[in-house]
Amino acid sequence: MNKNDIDLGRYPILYSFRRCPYAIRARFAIVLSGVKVELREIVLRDKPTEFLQESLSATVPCLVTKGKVFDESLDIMKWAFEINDPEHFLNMPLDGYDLIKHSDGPFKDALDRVKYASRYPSDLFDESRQRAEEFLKLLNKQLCQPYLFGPRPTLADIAIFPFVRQFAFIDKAWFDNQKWLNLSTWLDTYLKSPTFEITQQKFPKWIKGNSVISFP
Ligand SMILES: N[C@@H](CCC(=O)N[C@@H](CS)C(=O)NCC(=O)O)C(=O)O
Repeated sequence: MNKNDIDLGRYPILYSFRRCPYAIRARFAIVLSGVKVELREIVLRDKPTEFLQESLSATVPCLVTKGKVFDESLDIMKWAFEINDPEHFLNMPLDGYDLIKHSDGPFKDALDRVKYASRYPSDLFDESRQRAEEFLKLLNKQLCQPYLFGPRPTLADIAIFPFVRQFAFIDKAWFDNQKWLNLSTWLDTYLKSPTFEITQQKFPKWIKGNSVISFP
């Protein structure tokens, strides 16, 4: 049986949340891989029992396959590309994993401190924005190729862009004013792509018993 011919209702289940950058990168990889899943859009302040029974971390995205539960977005991306990777996203230098780690770690931390500034000590705001800027400058420099690791995109590009998007939209005028040309062009390419449009489709909140929503 072809992977795309799985009966409706028997797809792997993806618990997702439209605006979450981790869920965005998981859905983006799923679309590019051509794999189909059952999408269950959840509301984070009202997590369904079925989701909590599967996700140890109680975070989205969470993918439930027949044999395994994937609780990390990066693992979901790899899962999709290990099934089908026509554009060779997994063909990435090992440095790519370090870059993703930096983005998920120190950059995301700085991003949260800027985005949710009122939750953190105010005297750290400038330092956090500066830490985020340093990472973005590094990306901007690397993106002359014009992707992060050369002339074609790899896993790192699609694992990182949703977080750059999140940072950019905290204050888009400020971001655009930085004149990070390579970074802005790269981000725009993703945001205007048909894949992103599919990734950002709106779905109603999942309720047990409703008809299955297949994605993409
Ligand atoms: N390690 C997870 C982190 C995902 C994560 O933190 N997701 C956020 C939403 S953007 C979440 O579900 N938070 C739980 C909550 O807000 O209750 C991954 O990479 O998939």
